[in-house]
Amino acid sequence: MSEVITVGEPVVTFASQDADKSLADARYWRKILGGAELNVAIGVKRLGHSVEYISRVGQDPLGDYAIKRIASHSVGSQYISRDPVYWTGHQLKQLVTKGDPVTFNYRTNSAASHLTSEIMDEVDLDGVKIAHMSGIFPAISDTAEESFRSLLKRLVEKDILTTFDPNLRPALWSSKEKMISTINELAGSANIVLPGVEEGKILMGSSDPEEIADFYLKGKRTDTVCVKIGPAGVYVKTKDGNSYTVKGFKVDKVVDTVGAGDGFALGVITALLDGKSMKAAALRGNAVGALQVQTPGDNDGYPTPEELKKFYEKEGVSED
Ligand code: KDG
Repeated sequence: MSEVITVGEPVVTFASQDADKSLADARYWRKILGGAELNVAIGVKRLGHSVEYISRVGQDPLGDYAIKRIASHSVGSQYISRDPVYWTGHQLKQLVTKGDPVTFNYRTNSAASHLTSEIMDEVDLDGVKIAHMSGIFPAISDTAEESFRSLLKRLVEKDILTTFDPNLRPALWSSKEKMISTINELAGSANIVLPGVEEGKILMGSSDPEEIADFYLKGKRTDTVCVKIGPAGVYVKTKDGNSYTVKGFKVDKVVDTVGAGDGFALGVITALLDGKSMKAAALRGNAVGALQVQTPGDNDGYPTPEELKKFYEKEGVSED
């Protein structure tokens, strides 16, 4: 089995090519493939680690496209099934010259939202070193939430190191209350929780990184919390009370912020697989996030090992 495993919905994204136009007014679109957990999988593979992505797409042209793109990234797809009835999830994404782009999802009743839990019992977890879970998949349907929980239960039973990114997507949840209670509960089954500071505000009512970290450190399995504080970097706190901030990198021109948080997650995951310390992992997370915001796609800024090395050299930093 692969070193890393994740489950999610691939999102075929129609990225507007008309800067600062609303989604209604945009006329030209570029088709790309995103989806938070898939972004992580693509970046993990690019940094040289094997990864398996569990999902479901439709028997439609967008499903064919997703399958082809996933194969082109050499991400493992043995647990990607095709749904004969429901379409592949997709979205529209705005092109903005400042701030975060607006997105609109066509994911209700998508193929991935019909991924049932039986498949989770079949997933071979032997040899898996890290599982990456995010708050998006349980948001898309009750069926997906049930599948997510089945996999998480097995990960806990097998004591597989699990990272969890809340990845708040209020538009995908049935209610804000359900989003908050489910995400906060699920986070407790992960060893490493990766909230953003703005997410902390919504999820537990504080934008103080230390308070957010302390809140998630109460989780039964959680021993490390990395609170992403935007361009300032990340605040890390561990169960033994150790805490530090790893500064972010200065970026001259932010092209698109989408995929930066996933970049942070995959930086942490790959660094830990490479036997690095948590501090080095946070540095790599910041580096991958900084590279990603300089490109227009959802995952095309993620580096190869050589590109990461060059970036560190240019910045005059090192993981050691
Ligand atoms: O984290 C980036 C993702 O949000 C993007 O690639 C697609 O909106 C998306 C999603 O919900 O996965």
